[in-house]
Amino acid sequence: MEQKIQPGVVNGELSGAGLRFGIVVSRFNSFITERLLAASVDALERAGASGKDVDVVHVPGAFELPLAAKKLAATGKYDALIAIGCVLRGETSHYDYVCSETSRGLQLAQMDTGLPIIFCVLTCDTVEQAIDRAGLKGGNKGFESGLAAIEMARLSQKLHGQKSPGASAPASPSKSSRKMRRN
Ligand code: INI
Repeated sequence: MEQKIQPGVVNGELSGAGLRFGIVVSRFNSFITERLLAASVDALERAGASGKDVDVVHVPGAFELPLAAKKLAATGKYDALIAIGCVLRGETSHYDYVCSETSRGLQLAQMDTGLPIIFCVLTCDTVEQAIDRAGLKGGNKGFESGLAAIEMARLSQKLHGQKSPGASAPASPSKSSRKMRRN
């Protein structure tokens, strides 16, 4: 049977031309994070973004990513941010605190500011796992983060100002309900 009502489909195009990006990258485990960064910038540029529209900010470790990202978001200069880090499990529970606070902080920052913040933080048990994800067997998560940033920036442009489902103006109260409230 022919479908009469088509559901709306909204996608973010992978076109980076004219968009501005901020990348926050941690120096900790820089052997990995610099490879993620290079691939991220490569993805942005190959999808049409200009290098001059990409700012890179370095922080000491992954734990510092959320604050730096939130401050960058507050400048209002960017269409999306990318947070890059690499946390490697050690012998203590330090890893768990850094991972959970970094992911929580970045999610809070994007929800508070409304600016897309792409999570490009590797959380690995071994350095081999990290290398695999920074340009070896597992591809490069930095490249994926660049594409995700473009998609979310474009999607945000489209969704901006769109009504949420069912958010039509509330009907004015009927005479009977007005009466009920007075009583
Ligand atoms: N920071 C990382 O980015 N990756 C790690 O693997 C890591 N480890 O394992 O300790 C790490 N720690 C530092 C942390 O992010 C802060 O920079 C530090 O605690 C100062 O606040």
